[in-house]
Amino acid sequence: MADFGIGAMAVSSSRLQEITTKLNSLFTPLGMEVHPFKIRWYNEHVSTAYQFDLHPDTRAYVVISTPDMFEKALLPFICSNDHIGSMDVLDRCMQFYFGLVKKEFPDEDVEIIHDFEMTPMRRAKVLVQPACHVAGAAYYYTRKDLNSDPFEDKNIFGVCIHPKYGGWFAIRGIIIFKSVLCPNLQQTEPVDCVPQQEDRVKLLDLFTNHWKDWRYRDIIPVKKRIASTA
Ligand code: B12
Repeated sequence: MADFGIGAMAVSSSRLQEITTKLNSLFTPLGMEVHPFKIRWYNEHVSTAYQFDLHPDTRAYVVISTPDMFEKALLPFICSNDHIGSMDVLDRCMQFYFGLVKKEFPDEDVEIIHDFEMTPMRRAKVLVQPACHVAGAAYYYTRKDLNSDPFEDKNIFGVCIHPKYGGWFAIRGIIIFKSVLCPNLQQTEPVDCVPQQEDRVKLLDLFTNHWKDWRYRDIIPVKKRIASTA
């Protein structure tokens, strides 16, 4: 094992596999997916304000919820808790389940950052879409993916599309193992499931201008949808 002098260590591949296996056993039964990435991959894509001041090889995971999450995690959570308080019940549900990670890894320096967490400057603490892209979980389509941009000076929001669930999923946050380095982790490219230029234009238009009718979610044929989403 190599010590990098800031408390973070390169750990064996079996230890990394053990961490992934434990996270999968926690999240898969809840209708969620975890995908590992290195902090460097994320930092390379976001502006300085969003970067993490961590060793570039630090191990992190992006967590996404699939349509099954509502039945497997949210409903049981609602049935087993009282929900007095101002926070969104889904956010509280996610806080609860992500909190189990800290219990599962009592000896690790684990940082959990939810999609809804903001800095005092009202900026997202983490941009989950680039995290999702660099982890190979779902391709993040932006106007940079267009050969010819028809939107001129309009503000166009980017969107991740999952190869199985299209837009019927959400990116719930990231988990950083601050003391665990993974120099040998190989990057997985996300599946480019919207390869046609005209479909990409349609996708960005639907997500930016018509997101309320949810058509952007069906930009590709999907394996499963949900009756309600957030
Ligand atoms: C703030 C916010 C909004 C704002 C502004 C949106 C925006 N993109 O700026 C508003 C309120 C408008 C909004 C609306 C919606 N949002 Co919103 N929003 C967010 C939030 C909290 C932060 C996004 C942000 O601040 N981006 C800042 C900009 C600057 O980032 P950026 O454009 O990606 O660019 C940076 C980097 O990504 C990088 N970059 C640029 N291009 C590329 C390309 C690649 C490949 C990579 C790797 C990096 C990269 O460079 C930039 C500089 O750092 C995220 C959750 C999160 N924590 O990330 C959800 C999120 C983006 N929203 C989401 C959704 C679904 C919505 C809505 C449909 C409403 C809803 N919740 O149902 C609408 C749709 C948009 C619309 N038409 O209004 C989802 C998108 C899911 C997906 N499949 O991609 C997210 C991820 C929440 C989630 N939990 O899943 N949202």
